[in-house]
Amino acid sequence: MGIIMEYKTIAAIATAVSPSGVGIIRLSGPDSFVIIRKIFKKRNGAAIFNEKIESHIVTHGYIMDDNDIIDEVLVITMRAPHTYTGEDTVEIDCHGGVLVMKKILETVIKYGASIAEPGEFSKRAFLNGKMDLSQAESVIDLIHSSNEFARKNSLKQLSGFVKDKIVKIRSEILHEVAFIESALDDPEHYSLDTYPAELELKVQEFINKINLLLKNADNGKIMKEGIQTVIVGKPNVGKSSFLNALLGEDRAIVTDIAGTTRDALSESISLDGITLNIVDTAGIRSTNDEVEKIGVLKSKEYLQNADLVLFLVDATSGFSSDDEEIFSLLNNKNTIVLLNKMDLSEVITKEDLEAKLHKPVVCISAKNQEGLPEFISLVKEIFFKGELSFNQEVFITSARQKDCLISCKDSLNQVLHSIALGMPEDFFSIDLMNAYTELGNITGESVGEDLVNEIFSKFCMGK
Ligand SMILES: Nc1nc2c(ncn2[C@@H]2O[C@H](COP(=O)(O)OP(=O)(O)OP(=O)(O)O)[C@@H](O)[C@H]2O)c(=O)[nH]1
Ligand SMILES: [Mg+2]
Repeated sequence: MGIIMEYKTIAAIATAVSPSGVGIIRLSGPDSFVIIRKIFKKRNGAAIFNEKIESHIVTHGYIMDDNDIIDEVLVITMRAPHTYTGEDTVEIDCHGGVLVMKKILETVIKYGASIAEPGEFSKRAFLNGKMDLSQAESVIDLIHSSNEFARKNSLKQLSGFVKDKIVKIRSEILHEVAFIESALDDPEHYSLDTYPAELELKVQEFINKINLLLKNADNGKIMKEGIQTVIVGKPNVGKSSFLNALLGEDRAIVTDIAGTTRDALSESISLDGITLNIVDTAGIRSTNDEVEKIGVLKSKEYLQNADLVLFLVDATSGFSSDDEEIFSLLNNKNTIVLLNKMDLSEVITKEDLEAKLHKPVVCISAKNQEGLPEFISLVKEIFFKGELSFNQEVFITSARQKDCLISCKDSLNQVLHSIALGMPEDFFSIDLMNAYTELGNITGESVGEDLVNEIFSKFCMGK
């Protein structure tokens, strides 16, 4: 892939640089053992690692700079290739003081290591063939995952789920290219008479597989980043009360004065592993109050960008003209209607509202925190079709990988187009090869150095 490995030995603090129980300094590269030999003494003062260093063992002792003791540590030595990076690796477990960690890092640098760039350990793992690019990207996702879905999904990707699917489609595409090339070279033994029709079916199947991955990519994004959710409704229906009920705390101001919420308020809530990035807005109504007017405008803006709209209706007042107006703004948005204040006597029922709006309705009492489980299961159903277990699904979460899939699909559609136009077979193989290359970009088989550097620079220090 045109990337020349520099075989220097790198080092970094792998844990957070803040006071904590334990800190880890990590070394990777051909001189890792040479360096640790120079700066480590066993507890009994005995010669250090004079013997051949065993792999995957922990040794207790001191990090020394000449005769200065820097810290009492545990050292883990791991021999290539059975390490994260595929290179000789040493991890120094020290006391988690900021100064201690920095001193140890300084010492390993002094004795020959270079400071690692962010993500350089993972980059080496990729370049040494320990993982493909989709797996490497899942390492970042795993570190940054903020909910259960994201964590499980990253782990699945890390185990090679995306890679395996992509590798399979790629080899099938390559098979077709090879067939076309052979047939063109050796027309006596291979006939291409019925081939375009056969290829059309196969390409359609490739496209179906890519479409499935793309569909899941949208779910993946939602899982990773959360569902953009907005609460709308006329003033006083209980929007802020509902936000508070979900949060389990009095975050938003609630009063019986219509027009209480002026400025939108955002919170992230994790419900059974799904993250809702939820915005409580000012009640929408026509008003002469200048401040409230701005709030209403903002509410409408949030509405435009939402993945999910929670439309609150007051069960005690029925469906008013204000409600009609708000409903007309919702268009085709994913909407859940919440019929609130069900603890009082209602003048409109769930059934009435469902028949009128053709949207799912959940009865709640924000005040008494009732109806929340029904609401949560409906959210799950809407976004994940009720499937909370991962089954065999794999969710692509990287925008980069999604772009590669889209380009691959474009090339495959181009093949279908050429077949429809009755073009010569070598046209098919050009676009098939493009599709093959695009998929290779997901796993990192055909990416350039710049891209590799960009991807790994998003990693944390020491990873
Ligand atoms: N009985 C009853 N009262 C509720 C319920 N939910 C909200 N309320 C009351 O309704 C009033 C308005 O509640 P808010 O949560 O401030 O309503 P809002 O929709 O945020 O209002 P604005 O910010 O003015 O648009 C308050 O007095 C709440 O206590 C409910 O489920 N039952
Ligand atoms: Mg409010």
